[in-house]
Amino acid sequence: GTGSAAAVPINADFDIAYVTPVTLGTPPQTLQLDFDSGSSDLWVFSSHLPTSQIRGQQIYAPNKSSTAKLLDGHSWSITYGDGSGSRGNVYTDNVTVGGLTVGSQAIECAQQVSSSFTTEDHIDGLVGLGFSTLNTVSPKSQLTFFDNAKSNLDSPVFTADLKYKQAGTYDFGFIDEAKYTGEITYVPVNSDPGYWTFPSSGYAVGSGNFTASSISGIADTGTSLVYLPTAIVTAYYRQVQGATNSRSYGGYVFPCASTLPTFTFGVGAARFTIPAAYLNYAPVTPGSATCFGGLQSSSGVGINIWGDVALKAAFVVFNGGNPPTIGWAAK
Ligand code: 0ZP
Repeated sequence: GTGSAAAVPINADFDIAYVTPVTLGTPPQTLQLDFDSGSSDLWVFSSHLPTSQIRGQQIYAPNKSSTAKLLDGHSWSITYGDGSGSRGNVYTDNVTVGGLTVGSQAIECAQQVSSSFTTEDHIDGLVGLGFSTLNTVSPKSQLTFFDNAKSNLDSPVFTADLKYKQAGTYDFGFIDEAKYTGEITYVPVNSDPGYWTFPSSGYAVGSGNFTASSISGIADTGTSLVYLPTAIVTAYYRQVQGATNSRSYGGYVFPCASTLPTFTFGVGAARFTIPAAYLNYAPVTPGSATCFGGLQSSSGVGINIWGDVALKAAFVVFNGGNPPTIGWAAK
């Protein structure tokens, strides 16, 4: 089988995250979930949360699903790179994404979420699409939706076609040739850390020369921005009038009216260019004349991350075959 579902930016002004409709249980309960290739837990706002922690999110109520089963004695707890987190208990139930159903998926029901989740009313939970080794359910770790679906997929892949300030798509089990141009360039993935880690072959700032250098990083649909080594980031902001690394804003900022260069990165012999508009991420506060950059230093993060700012400049194939690979194509 296959599945295909929309990935919609939660905020029309800037693409901080994308959500996809997912149906859970019988009869179906529909939630808007953030598909995250940087983690491996499928967790949801649930009827087990105190009402004080819910502010407009849709919830999954296992007691209203005839197919829900408690995974007795199991619990989960996750903390993300940005410090947000959640925890709770576990059920199994049917999960459907864009017409693709998994019969006995572990659905981690939140009993507690951090305040950043409570105040983000457009995200009802996450679907982890990293490698299942990262799953936090204990005592028995659970498989991701993708791993559970894999044996029934026409091809063991999912693809991300994220778009700038508009809806894109996540496809499962097939590669839609209408969504890209030219060839797809595949490179090896190191799944040991549990992420989709791959080597980039180098970079260029604006129309400058391409610097060949292998940069290991992860393709992370759940991270808004791109985080790269300091030397690359400083080379980029040297070309931006008035850019400073701001302690108070936690990264590079510049006057919103400044002209930004594009940023090109390599995957094998292929080159992908992030348009200047994607790199002028957003005003630091609504209406501010100071803008936050879409490219930031990875020194505080500890890992290079190709987040949505890079992913939406391409069509990306997450190939879960053996061995896994990642493919990038222009669009
Ligand atoms: C984000 O990208 C945020 C947005 C965000 C965070 C910090 C600074 C930002 C500056 C400008 C713009 C965005 C920024 C994602 C986000 C989007 C929308 C609403 C949110 C509400 C609350 C909290 C976050 C929201 N976060 C990145 C992240 O943690 C990582 C980051 N690292 C930021 C440094 N700075 N992403 C995780 C998924 C998020 C979690 C999805 C929060 C939305 C909700 C993971 O993809 C990250 C991954 C590890 C990372 C090192 C690759 C991870 O934490 N995996 C968990 C595993 C546990 C390892 C076993």
